[in-house]
Amino acid sequence: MGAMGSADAGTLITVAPTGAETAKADCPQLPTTLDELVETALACAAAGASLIHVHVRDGDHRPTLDPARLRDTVDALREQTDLVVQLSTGGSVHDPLEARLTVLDAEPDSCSITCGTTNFGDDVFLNPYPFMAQLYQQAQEREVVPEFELFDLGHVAVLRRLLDTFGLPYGGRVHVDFVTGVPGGMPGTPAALTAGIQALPPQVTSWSATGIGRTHLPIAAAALAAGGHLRVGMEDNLVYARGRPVRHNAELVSRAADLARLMQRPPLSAEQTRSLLGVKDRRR
Ligand code: KMH
Ligand code: ZN
Repeated sequence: MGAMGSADAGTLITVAPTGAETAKADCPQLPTTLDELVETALACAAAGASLIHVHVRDGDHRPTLDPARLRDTVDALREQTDLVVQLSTGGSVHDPLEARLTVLDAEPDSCSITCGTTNFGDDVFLNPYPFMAQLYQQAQEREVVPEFELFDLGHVAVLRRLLDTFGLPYGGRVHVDFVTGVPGGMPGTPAALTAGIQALPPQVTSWSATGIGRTHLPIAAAALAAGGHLRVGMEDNLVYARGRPVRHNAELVSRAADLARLMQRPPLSAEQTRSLLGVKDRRR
């Protein structure tokens, strides 16, 4: 499986700094403006992140898929950082599928593609197969590298179906991210993560994992132990330690980088991540 499980390799650290679920009013330190996002990206890059998973907010700090905002965000991050820029195509649970299919117009380096509908707390995160198939083919045509998001074990079957039906992504690499601990998805436990890893198809060349909320540390440790990469950030977790809120995304990246170094798999540079994922160089 290519780069899978090579314990001597470094660690791709993804930061997911904002998400679509937390309100700015409840968490003023959440980066929601473009200036805050760029500042966050720079600090997280300095702390060891090499990829940023982006959800954009509007002038009222609410989630949006506004094409101009998406484009401005990609441009600003590309101009001011070296990070691989990944746009979320998941958006918020309230975004219509048609709007989610316009995200790639902003020409990101990478995009998320969630491999199935999942329960999401009281809501449903909708991903019908024809939508996923259309999005995947769009990513191939536009030479955008997908990150396949797996919220549940059954999503591995959809990943296999997409790869077997439409072939490899642009760049020839297959990177997946286990999103564990979502209420209604696979639990954030080492056992669930291990089951997911064991089910991956042979085309997969790298994988990362994140654990929502209090599962973030055990999942990070389990992922490193199993040769995987890490995703951290305030999209997934707002608590640094019991009774101690996250003050800045860079704190979470910094701790992930420390863990990775401790495991003798130090953070990958942005260039190493570009090559790991087969990203097209769109920088001028
Ligand atoms: N906000 C969630 C409903 C993605 O970015 O692609 C979906 C999500 C996944 O965050
Ligand atoms: Zn997301």
